[in-house]
Amino acid sequence: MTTRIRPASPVVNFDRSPFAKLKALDIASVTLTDNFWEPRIRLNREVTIPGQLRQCQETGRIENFERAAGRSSGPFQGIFFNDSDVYKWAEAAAFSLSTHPDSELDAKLDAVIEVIAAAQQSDGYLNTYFMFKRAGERYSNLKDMHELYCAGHLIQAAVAHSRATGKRNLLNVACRLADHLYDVFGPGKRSGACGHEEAEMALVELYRTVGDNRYLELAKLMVDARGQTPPILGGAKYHQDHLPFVEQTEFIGHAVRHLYYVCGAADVLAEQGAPEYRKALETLWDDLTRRKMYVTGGAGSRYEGEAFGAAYELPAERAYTETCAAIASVMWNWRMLNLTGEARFADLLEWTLYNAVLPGLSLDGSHYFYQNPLADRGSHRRQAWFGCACCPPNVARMLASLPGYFYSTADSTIYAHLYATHEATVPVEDGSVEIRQNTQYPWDGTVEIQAKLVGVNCAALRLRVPGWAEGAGLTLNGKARPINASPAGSYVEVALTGDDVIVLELPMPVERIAAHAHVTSCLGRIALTRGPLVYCIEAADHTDQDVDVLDIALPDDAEFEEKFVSELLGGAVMLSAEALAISPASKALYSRYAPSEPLEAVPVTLSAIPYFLWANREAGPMQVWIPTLPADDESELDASDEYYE
Ligand code: FUB
Ligand code: ZN
Repeated sequence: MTTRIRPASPVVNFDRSPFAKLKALDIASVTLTDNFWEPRIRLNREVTIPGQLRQCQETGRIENFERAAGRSSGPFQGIFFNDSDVYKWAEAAAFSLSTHPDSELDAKLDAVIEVIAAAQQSDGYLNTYFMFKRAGERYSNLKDMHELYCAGHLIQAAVAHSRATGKRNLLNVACRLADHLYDVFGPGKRSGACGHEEAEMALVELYRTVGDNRYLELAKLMVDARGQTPPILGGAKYHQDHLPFVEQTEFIGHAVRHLYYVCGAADVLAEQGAPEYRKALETLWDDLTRRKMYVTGGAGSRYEGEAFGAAYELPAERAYTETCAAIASVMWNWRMLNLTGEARFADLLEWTLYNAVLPGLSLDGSHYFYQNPLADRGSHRRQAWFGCACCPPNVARMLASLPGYFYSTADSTIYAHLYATHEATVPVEDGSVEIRQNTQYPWDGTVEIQAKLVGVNCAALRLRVPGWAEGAGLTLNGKARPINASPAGSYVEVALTGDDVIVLELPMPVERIAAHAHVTSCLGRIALTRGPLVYCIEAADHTDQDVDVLDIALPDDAEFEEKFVSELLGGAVMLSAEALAISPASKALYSRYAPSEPLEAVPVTLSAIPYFLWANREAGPMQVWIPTLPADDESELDASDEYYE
């Protein structure tokens, strides 16, 4: 028997965070009934989460715990941080239970928790790699060996599990482990942090869950442990150990590490209000969004070290852009959003979710991308699993917790961040607001919202107008409601009076996006976007034309047809335009530059699909960044369809 605690289940609990402007809504308060997210979350529940448990069983990840518990002999299996995959799976399963109670999954999760608990050592230590002959190596290599990273994932799983089920069986393990960490790394003890950040945000959330101040204290010590003289983690930029956090101005080194680091710092800021943390976080956000982020929101361009590149080093085809880094960015922006109430963080969260997290999972729910290139020649395919399987369970936990990202509140003001057909009950003061959204978002920008006050006389609803939605409009109870001149990138407030119907119109024209001139792989190219989605062109949509999609160029004056195609990859808006397939006359790898030499040009119909849907059909080239053709020059095409520069 396990004891039960509070039923609240936000993704991150800012309820009592003194420096957070907003509080996050419980995951279970939003019931999605839409055609976009609901089927994906169902697939996650029915296929992805069960499949990942099987993978964890078949690859020895669960057996490592059996072994540590003395129930199985044989060697440790897999990579030294494989425990973290089991914990992330457990977190995903727990989030799923918070929206969809399921006795079978609950029992499976309890069985996994039982063996995790059995593997915990009498002093609270828990890591299945550092057992038996390696027991003496505990904490001997904080820089590389991920013990605290694994601990962080265990703690996050425990928090999610306790919130979802009210049970304490995993939370007790997490608290014993955190107590042990406090004994080893707490004030006046060894200065320590993990070479891979993660424990910081986990410890803050544990503090929020059980109210033990020591966990917050330890998290802050860990955030501040980097950049010391002498360094405790080797001092390398790879580990973000080159400077103290408050002096960091640039995303650098391993991308997931740095993005988890800012999550931890944002969590400490929400509790303690350190202004120097806020400044560093703002500066880093500017660095990411102005210099280091892909058009998809993906981050971390280098294969070498899975790292951030230099400013503007964002190669399309060799984009590393790890799925975990995108998830970490969503997690960070969620924290920044609730800290500040500023729409720019919700904008980036949503953009990254659709365009950098979602591509990580196949439409069948059981294949994953680790790297997410923005151009490919047909070889990059999703895999059923990886030896280093950080990304799959990360996608699962993100999808399972997604309903929790729709709303936040501040007193009697409700912030609506995301749009999809759903019903929600949002508590405000002593009552609540019953909200129904009805929309075809992200395919269409009309969002109808019914809001009914229950037990309160007034409340305000702030609707996010995404930065891309220039010219947005709003009606309240059938009457046009003037909204500020340029609402895009802000929240528009509506005072609720009782039983209101609001219609938000978010224009979604097709946009051509250009990159900064120093992003060399994007020179002379544009990316297509529509609403919150980045598009790409893929061979599978051009098989009836004798064309390599890498040759397709888009005239500047081409007009788009936008059509929802229900048979396309589960239903999607496809963009079509008349374009040209252009290839240089010379087929040599290198030849003398000849600006006036004719280029072969063949008219083609370009068909673009949302980038997150690519690689779900037969393999073939794909690209996001499409070469452009000046409109005027196009008229110079001669009768033989040749295009002259
Ligand atoms: O090291 C743990 C995880 O595995 C990282 O976050 C990923 O980048 C991969 O290296
Ligand atoms: Zn990963």
